[in-house]
Amino acid sequence: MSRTALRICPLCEATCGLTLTIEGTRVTGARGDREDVFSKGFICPKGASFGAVDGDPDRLRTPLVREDGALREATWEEAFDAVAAGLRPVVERYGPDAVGVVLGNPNVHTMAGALYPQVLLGALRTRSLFTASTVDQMPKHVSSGLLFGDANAIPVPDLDHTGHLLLIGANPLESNGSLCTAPDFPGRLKALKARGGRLTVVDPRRTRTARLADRHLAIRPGTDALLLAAMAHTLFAEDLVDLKDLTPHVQGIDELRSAMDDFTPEAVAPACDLDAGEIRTLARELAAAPAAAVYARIGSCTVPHGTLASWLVDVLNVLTGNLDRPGGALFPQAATDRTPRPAGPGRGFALGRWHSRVSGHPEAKGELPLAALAEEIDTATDEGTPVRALIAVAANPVLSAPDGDRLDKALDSLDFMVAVDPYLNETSRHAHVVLPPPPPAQSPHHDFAFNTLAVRNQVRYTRPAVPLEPGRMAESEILARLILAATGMHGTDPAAVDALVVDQTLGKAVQDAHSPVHGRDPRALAARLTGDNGPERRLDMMLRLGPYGDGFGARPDGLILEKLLAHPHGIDLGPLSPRLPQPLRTRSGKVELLPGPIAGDLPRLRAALRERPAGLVLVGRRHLRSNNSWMHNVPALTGGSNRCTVHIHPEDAARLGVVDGADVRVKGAGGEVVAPAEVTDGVRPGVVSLPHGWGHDRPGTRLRHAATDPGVNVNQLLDGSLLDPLSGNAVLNGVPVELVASLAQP
Ligand SMILES: Nc1nc2c(c(=O)[nH]1)N[C@H]1C(S)=C(S)[C@@H](COP(=O)(O)OP(=O)(O)OC[C@H]3O[C@@H](n4cnc5c(=O)[nH]c(N)nc54)[C@H](O)[C@@H]3O)O[C@H]1N2
Ligand SMILES: Nc1nc2c(c(=O)[nH]1)N[C@H]1C(S)=C(S)[C@@H](COP(=O)(O)OP(=O)(O)OC[C@H]3O[C@@H](n4cnc5c(=O)[nH]c(N)nc54)[C@H](O)[C@@H]3O)O[C@H]1N2
Ligand code: SF4
Ligand SMILES: [Mo]
Repeated sequence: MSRTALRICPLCEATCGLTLTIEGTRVTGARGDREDVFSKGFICPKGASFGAVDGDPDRLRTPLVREDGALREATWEEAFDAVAAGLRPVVERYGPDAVGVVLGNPNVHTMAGALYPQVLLGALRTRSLFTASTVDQMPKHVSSGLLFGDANAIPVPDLDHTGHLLLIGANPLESNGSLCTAPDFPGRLKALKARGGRLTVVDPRRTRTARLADRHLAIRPGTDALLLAAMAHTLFAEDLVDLKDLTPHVQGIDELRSAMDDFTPEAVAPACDLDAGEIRTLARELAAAPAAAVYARIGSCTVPHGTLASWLVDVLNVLTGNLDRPGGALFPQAATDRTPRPAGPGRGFALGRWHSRVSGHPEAKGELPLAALAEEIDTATDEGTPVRALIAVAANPVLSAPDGDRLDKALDSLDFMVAVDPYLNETSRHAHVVLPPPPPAQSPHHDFAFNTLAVRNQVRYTRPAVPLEPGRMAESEILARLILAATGMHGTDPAAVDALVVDQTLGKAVQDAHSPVHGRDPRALAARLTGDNGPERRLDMMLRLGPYGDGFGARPDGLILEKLLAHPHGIDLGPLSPRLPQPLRTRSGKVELLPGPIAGDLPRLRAALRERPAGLVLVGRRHLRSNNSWMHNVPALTGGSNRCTVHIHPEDAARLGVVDGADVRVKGAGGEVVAPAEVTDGVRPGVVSLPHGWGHDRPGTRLRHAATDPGVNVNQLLDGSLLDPLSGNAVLNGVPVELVASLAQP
């Protein structure tokens, strides 16, 4: 007998609602949930393969513990004993900074990843924090921090209402969108065109998204900041700046105007390899559109001027009056956000409060660059101690971060490492203890992060579709026990972690004059929380304290967990709507258009006006049926066009003697890789492309299908030294490489 259950898909940022078919405890099918308030039935090939992803036989079923050099299956008790025994001596002997914490991408796709790592960091007090953000969107956080005073205040394009979208360095037809949560992104782009809107795509590759566009500009990689600066210049020069309702909320416009002086379209055109007239047209169209949004992603972030490009995106939205305007780019309001405080000056955003030990990289948002993890482990300095122990949660930096070979060796040298990961893979194979979370069907789901980035305000929660198998432990409990083991409280009831968070949160809320529970008794409030377990009670608490919440009875119609459970397809909370000046937390209480650190970085951008790299540069790409480093083990999602090949333009191929299908050697600062060439005019001349997350041929892993077609690790071409200086974000795109067709032809 089969049954169905609802489950929000955790496999990308689109957060589609799925209807799973379940036989016994096995997921045998998945289709889009047509009644889902947000995704309305949309599903992609990854979501459709949910059952295969969930049921992958290579997923670990029990913890692993290293004994005499080899990993063996162990009980949970043995595993946490080993974690406490491994971590505590390092903390006690060398101090908390000797324990590194690495948080990978899937933490934003699990409830546990949203609820526990912050508690761990608060309790452990280590400054050695490295996350996927610094190989991804850290430039956007830094730019939002500086512009708006809040690193997490990220404007999202109003996809469903805009009349004009300038989309830069993103390929949502493969990625399904990022920092813009929109189930059926492709359909929403088609709807934009159908209502007469205009779509421009800036990408060195002619992607599926570019092919849908009205206009595609194949920019030279790494130069988007120049293009955007020239657009800002044009708006000023042609008197097209029109702040509309934003005028009272913005400061620094005159300073910005002079800062843009040098970036004329003629000055940037040769560096970007674009036409100056076309750049002017882009600016004029943006200004003329009734409502428009500029949106940029990976290709604009993971480059040497990532923070400047991210900043200029929002500068253009401001200069055209499109920030915080329907059809423009708005700040979402999630159900688990805190109840908005009244507008007014805030504390601002600080950068570089401390620096990395070896290279002196400034922290950003409390993090050090993931690209510097290897050196923080393998390099001694006069002051401070190297990282001696590591806690890795949902992270595979051996493939995801620069110079995996160096990191591989560094991880091997650690005194102790624990990995919370469902797979024994390139990174977790170094751990002394591996703690495997259950597959997604056995886990609850709520999108704490992505609802703050969604094109429509809505809230959904799904309980586990399948009960925990015997011997499994919920990821929330794994992380709670890990926190206790890491902080000297091994053996304490893990429920204490949630209870502590609830106590602290409510204790603060009752003292906050703007909180709906101001002045009430925190213990009485805690007693009202419902939910089957700690994570559910914490969700209930956040909903009740949130902008749509019941305020623990203060607003009786408001949101509580019970109400959410009564709406299994979610609750729609309406379209994005203007919120300024409330979200601003800058010291001035305004949008600070030209913050000091940005102004300080502009000379570097001026110098880039003269740069014309002669050789080939490398960019990445994503495939619809893949996801970073961990989905190559699912047969249904591999093969076909989802392959680790070097895309090269026919002109470059002819010049270098590269033949379609033959192996080519690609050399970069960090090493070299050999992969088959795919000759295609889908990349512009001067650019080659390799996807990331491949290279599954290291010994000691348990990824049997992935190992049959391992591909190569593109990040081996990087040596980790190229960073965007303000954010510490790794440069992964526009990287200089050499290409040699040195191997035998097929
Ligand atoms: N060259 C190049 N490199 C890149 C990129 C690029 O575009 N080009 N993109 C970068 C970006 S944007 C990102 S976000 C990073 C991603 O890189 P990572 O942060 O390493 O993330 P993933 O590869 O998605 O997965 C990491 C680990 O999470 C595990 N995992 C999967 N599901 C779960 C779960 O439910 N719980 C737990 N605990 N673990 C789970 C997987 O087994 C895997 O080992 O890669 C970056 N690297
Ligand atoms: N199928 C699939 N979906 C995913 C993922 C996945 O691995 N596979 N990963 C998820 C993650 S972690 C993230 S962060 C998102 C990322 O989501 P997107 O940002 O949409 O990611 P990409 O598809 O890599 O698109 C980046 C584009 O930037 C282009 N590009 C490279 N360099 C430059 C440049 O200098 N300038 C410009 N203008 N363009 C450039 C590349 O050619 C590429 O087409 O996707 C998420 N969704
Ligand atoms: S688009 Fe993303 S969230 Fe939706 S089904 Fe596909 S992988 Fe899942
Ligand atoms: Mo990412």
